[in-house]
Amino acid sequence: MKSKAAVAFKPGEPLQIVEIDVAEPKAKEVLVKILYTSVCHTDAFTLSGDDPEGVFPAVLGHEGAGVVVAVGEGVTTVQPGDHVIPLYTAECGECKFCRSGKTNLCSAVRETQGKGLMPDGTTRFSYNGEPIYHYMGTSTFSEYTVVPEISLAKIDPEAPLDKVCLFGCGVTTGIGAVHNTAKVEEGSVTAVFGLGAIGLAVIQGLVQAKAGRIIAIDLNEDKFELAKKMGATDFVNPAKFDKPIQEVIVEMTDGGVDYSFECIGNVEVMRAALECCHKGWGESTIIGVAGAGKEIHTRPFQLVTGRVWRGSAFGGVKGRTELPGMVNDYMNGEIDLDSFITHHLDFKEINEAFELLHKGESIRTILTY
Ligand code: NAD
Ligand code: AHE
Ligand code: ZN
Repeated sequence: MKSKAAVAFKPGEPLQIVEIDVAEPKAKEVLVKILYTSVCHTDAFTLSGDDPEGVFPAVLGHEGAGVVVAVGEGVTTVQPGDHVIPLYTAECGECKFCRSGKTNLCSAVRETQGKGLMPDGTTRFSYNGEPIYHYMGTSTFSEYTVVPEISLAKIDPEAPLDKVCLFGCGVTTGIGAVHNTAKVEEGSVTAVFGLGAIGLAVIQGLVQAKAGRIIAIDLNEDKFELAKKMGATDFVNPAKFDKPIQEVIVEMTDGGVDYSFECIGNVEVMRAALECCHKGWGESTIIGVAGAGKEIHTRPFQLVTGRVWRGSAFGGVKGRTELPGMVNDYMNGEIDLDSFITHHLDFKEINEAFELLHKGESIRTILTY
């Protein structure tokens, strides 16, 4: 079938809206009509050419929601008409990772996913007869996309897809990192570096966890208003200080924070986020994604003296089993999604959504097909 899509033909170039060909779903695959998608910084990161796994030409996009159109042979858990959120972290329930009970990092389709391919090693997308690669197992920048069955969370059909598409990445990641990765306790002193959708979702998770203090840090002070609305208690612009920001935070907190979160993807900030943690117990969670060749550094003494470095992917959330419940929490008013939505655009204006993100003017833009 034909599908409207925004194709990343080359790194560093704007996406091109073209009509691509989408093949039928094969065994254990599902054809989904995406109704809404938003743009996460990771899409911009991969488009920039910095992603070691970035392959081109590709259909990017991993924060979307839609309806099942057709299922391949052997699909048993979804059927046409079901409302779904595509998952870049699949959940097969059977692999070593899923059975461990220790991680959400399912391995079933991860290897081919990282090469832009479906599990059988081929693509379902093509343009002028040439293959187009998939992305993160989701490719929500095509109106019709094909994904593995295990990469779909089936959700309440009453849920508004133009809102809950945000559970495809940013909001789930931030909230999940607080509860599943850091396991923040009531009264904790915390710091959040970067106040995009991920950092704001971390703040929301910290409010749920009843953190005592939430220090919001960003170079762009326009971000402070929303961070305050979401529940941050202190606001710091590192550019306003002539000493390392970790020293500033340590002084503000009588020795450092209990938990910090890096939500930017900057390895220097990752260091600061670790080093602003309290001696003996402070824990820092890396969420931001850094480019090819980047490495983190600190003095090992920082860890010897009790600070802990962690990382979080998709907030440690197991998408198929846990995302439907998070959607219900939104429906019950327990999770705020609306505050993240700063812009609405037609899908054809997707490059403008990237620009708004780059300029720091948007948190999330909802694109309608
Ligand atoms: P965003 O661009 O909306 O937000 C980033 C924020 O960081 C901006 O407000 C920007 O002003 C601020 N910032 C940039 N440099 C800074 C600095 N040196 N000091 C302080 N603030 C600075 O991005 P986003 O969509 O919220 O994504 C944030 C990061 O999280 C990205 O790296 C993205 O790839 C990553 N991410 C990771 C996961 C995961 O599962 N681990 C999931 C989603 C996104
Ligand atoms: N492909 C990159 C890494 C990208 C990355 O870290 N992705 C995060 C999700 S970002 C969503 O916005 C993630 O979940 N990683 C775990 C995984 O299995 O991909 C690289 O460096 O190669
Ligand atoms: Zn993302």
